[in-house]
Amino acid sequence: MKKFGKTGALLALALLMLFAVACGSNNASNKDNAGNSAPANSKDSGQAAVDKKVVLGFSQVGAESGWRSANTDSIKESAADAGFDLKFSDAQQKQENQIKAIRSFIQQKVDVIAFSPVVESGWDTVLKEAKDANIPVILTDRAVDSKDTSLYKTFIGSDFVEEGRSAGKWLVEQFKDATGDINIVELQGTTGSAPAIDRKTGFEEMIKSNPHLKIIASQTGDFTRAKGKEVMQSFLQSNKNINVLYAHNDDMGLGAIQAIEAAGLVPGKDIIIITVDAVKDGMTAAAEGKINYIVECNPLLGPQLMQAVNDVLAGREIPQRIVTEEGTFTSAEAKTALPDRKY
Ligand code: GYE
Repeated sequence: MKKFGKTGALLALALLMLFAVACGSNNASNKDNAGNSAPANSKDSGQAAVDKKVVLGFSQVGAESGWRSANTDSIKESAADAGFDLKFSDAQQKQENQIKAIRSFIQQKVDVIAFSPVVESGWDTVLKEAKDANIPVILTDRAVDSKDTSLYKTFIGSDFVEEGRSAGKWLVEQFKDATGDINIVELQGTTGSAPAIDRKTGFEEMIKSNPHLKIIASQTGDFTRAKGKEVMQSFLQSNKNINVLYAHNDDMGLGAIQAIEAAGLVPGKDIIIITVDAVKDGMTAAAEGKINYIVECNPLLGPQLMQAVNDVLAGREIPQRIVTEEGTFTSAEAKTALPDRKY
């Protein structure tokens, strides 16, 4: 200390004080001393430390489908519009990657963690870690099966069971006068994912009212076009008489259409096709009559997510479940709606 003399010591003290003030303001941005969430919005709270950008860690499932790309764009655009610092991580359809990303968000002390869980189970431990670190978690798009709902603030997304019901209901109506068996093949989404489980459940629930409607084969196509094509090829090889294809998303349906055409059959006529999502490529195929019915699943969850982040940080109560509104399209309706579609 001697070396610096009195001036040096004073300078060091001044620097120390400056540092303390800076840290203090950083802290106050969204956590109080007890670690509880406090308002992050300057306008709401009137606190001093309000200029700090909200840091949002988001773990995305992957880039497996047109729906996912539209969802990613929506998240990125809305985060930019909200002025958030978005830390975006792509899990490439692997739960272990999502768990790693969440742990790294905890380490980085982000303000909020949001993620779209690739599968439903196996989240309790890492969600508990986030809770212990006082970092609020918001689920988007897909649900988790955790019994302890205090592990997350809300779940924003579609009602997948209802989507499955819509698909089944339309099919029941189409074949209400059938006198013989109607053979259905099903392309399921990613095994263990909420949309795969729920879209199957809702569909089965509806079609059981007509014993002629029979699912003769059901397999996962992992929500991708390539897998959808591959699995449909094998369905066509082992089943002579397929009347209906129910695909849990547009991309698998589009892959299957390639396999159907390659087998010399006409999609939409020889085989009735129902898909879920209603993204651009799916809607285009529907407008062309290759897909007969599409159940919409809205990927534009970004604005709702950013709103929820602001609400949570401001300490406002938000509902445990925020359901996305959506519709359905026949071929004719798809043709009319296509020009105005945003995704
Ligand atoms: O239907 C599918 C995507 O979780 C709702 O994931 C989403 C699903 C969507 O890969 O295309």
